Amino acid sequence: LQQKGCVIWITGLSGSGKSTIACALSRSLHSRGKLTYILDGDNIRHGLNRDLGFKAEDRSENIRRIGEVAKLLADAGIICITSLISPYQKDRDACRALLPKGDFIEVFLDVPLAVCEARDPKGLYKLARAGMIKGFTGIDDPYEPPCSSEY
Ligand code: GGZ
Repeated sequence: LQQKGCVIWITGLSGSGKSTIACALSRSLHSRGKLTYILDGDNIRHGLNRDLGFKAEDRSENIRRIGEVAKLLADAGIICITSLISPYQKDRDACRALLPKGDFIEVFLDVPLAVCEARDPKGLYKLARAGMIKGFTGIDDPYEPPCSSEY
C-alpha cells in the first residue's frame, strides 16, 4: 500500500451536508485509487456508540471515541473521513492532537442555521422547534464554529 493515511474531519450543523460531502469525497478519492473510510455519526451511534445520547458529555465521548478510531485508520494508511456535528472546539482540538501535524484536516461546512432548517431532510428541526427533541444543535444546544479549520 503506497498511501499515507490522514483524517479529514468534517464539522457542521445537522443538514449542512456532511454525509453527502463525505460520500462524494470518498467516491472521488476511490476513483483515483485511494483507500478511504467514512465514520458517520448517525451510523456509529447505532453500533459502537449506541450507549451515548446528546448531552454535552455524551457528545464529547462520541467525538473522543471516533477520534481514536480515526487515528487507528489513519495509522493503517487509510484516508479517514468523519462526518459528525462535533459541536465543541475543545473536542475537535483533542482529536487533532492525536495526529501528526498536517494529518488532521478540519473542514467546516459553514451553512447558516436558516438554510439547514429549511432543508430539514429528516424533519428533526421541526420536531426540535415543537419541543419534541430537547437539546438539538443550533436550536437549544450550542455549536462552536471552528476558528482555525483548514477549509
Ligand atoms: C443534534 C441530533 C440530535 C440532537 C438526533 N442534536 O442530521 P442527522 O440527525 O442525520 O445527524 C444528526 C446526528 C448527530 O450525531 P453526531 O454524532 O454527529 O452528533 S455530535 O457530533 O454532536 O455528537 C441528527 C441526529 O444525530 N440527532 N438528536 N439533539 N443532532
